[in-house]
Amino acid sequence: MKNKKIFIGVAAVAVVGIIIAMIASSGKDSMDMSKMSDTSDSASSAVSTNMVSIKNYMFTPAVIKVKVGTKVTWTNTDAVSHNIVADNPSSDAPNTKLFAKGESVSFTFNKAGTYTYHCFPHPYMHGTVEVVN
Ligand SMILES: [Cu+2]
Repeated sequence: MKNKKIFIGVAAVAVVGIIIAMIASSGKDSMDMSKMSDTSDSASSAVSTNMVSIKNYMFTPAVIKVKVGTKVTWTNTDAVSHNIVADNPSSDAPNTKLFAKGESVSFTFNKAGTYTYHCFPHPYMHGTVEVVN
């Protein structure tokens, strides 16, 4: 009788322990996965191109990579006008006029760096140009 009570107690502790271990390991797995996807995003999401299209209030590709001296062209396919405005204004970064559907603007990046930009009327539109030597 006493042994049976002890056995149930031990079994209950073991079950709780297993559940805690499962929760802990699943949490660790999901953390590792998010860490892995973050790493692959920053490593591989930049597209080597100098052409960006704007469609449905999005820059596509959103992250591009070019060499110093490259002229980047943005083409608007939306019905509304957009522009290209650097998040950190400088003479090395774009700040274009608004351009309408079917129109394009260009900017030549002459200095290496990572240039994040947005659209002035739609600040939720984000893009990045990585300029490398
Ligand atoms: Cu816009």
